Amino acid sequence: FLENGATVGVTCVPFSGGQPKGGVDDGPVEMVRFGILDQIQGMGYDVELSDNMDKYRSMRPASDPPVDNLKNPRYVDLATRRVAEQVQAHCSKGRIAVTLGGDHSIAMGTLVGSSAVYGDDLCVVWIDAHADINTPSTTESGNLHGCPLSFVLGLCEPSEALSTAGLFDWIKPCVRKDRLVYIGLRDVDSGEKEILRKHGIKAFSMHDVDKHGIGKVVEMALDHVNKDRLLPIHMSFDVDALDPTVAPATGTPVRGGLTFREGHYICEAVAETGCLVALDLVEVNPTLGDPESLRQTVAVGCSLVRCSLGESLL
Ligand code: NNH
Ligand code: MN
Ligand code: MN
Ligand code: MN
Repeated sequence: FLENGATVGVTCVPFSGGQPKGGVDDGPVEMVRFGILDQIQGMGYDVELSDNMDKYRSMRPASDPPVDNLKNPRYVDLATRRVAEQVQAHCSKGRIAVTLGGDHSIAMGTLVGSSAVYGDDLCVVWIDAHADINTPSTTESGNLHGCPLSFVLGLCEPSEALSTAGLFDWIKPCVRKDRLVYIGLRDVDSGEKEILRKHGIKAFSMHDVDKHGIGKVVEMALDHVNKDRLLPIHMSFDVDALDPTVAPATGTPVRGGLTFREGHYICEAVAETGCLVALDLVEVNPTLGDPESLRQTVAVGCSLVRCSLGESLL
């Protein structure tokens, strides 16, 4: 998939409706200001940018009371549906779809979009401190950035309230449970642990990274979803997977995360497969912390994107 003359389709999603902290909607503009588009171009790719990206902010409905404890459900529904269209448009033209968030709820959209093109073959590599697999009934926070995977895997029990409101009915199960793998987990809710166990979903926690080393963990993770390294990969990278000393400007930092090199190693190893078709880089919140934390987090986000596109391969 990665080859000379390839095109990267970038979608910026200035969206914060999946969680309560403002500022994560400024993530994409800060990464663009840091030069991510020129950097991708400088690597030899053509870059196509999705249009009307400012629209995400103006999509917020005037009234959006919780449904089933889920916060901002209409706003998240509208925004993620648009993300799905934009990512699908890139993938269907053979572009590598790079989506810059925004909070992680936008992955409902990116995964619907990429799976619409790649179908059952799609492998999902989810890099995060959190499992983001709460259902509308297990979520304690009601924040939809903690729920995207339950929607695309089809794990949500049919909810009368959601279907009456006509919300998320466009999301059909589109990712196979045996083609999802996690790396970096260390803050998983008890309801989520139950879901992972029940469905036999493969997860490599920070404990596994300590025990086996990152090289072995990435190899095992890719073996699980993509034994022959022939299937398309969608990597969804939440910067809070990194240790807060490496990526401090994020909404829900958790101690004991991936080092700078471990994070980059994952991206390099995925790039090396040549199978990357879609990448999400989410949860950069430039308003949290001092200017140096901001600069550091934006810089590491851009660097992970470049590495995923093959920057450090010789
Ligand atoms: N599991 C928690 C929740 O559902 C936290 C999710 N927060 C994240 N996810 N940042 O990546 O609310
Ligand atoms: Mn996440
Ligand atoms: Mn997270
Ligand atoms: Mn609807």
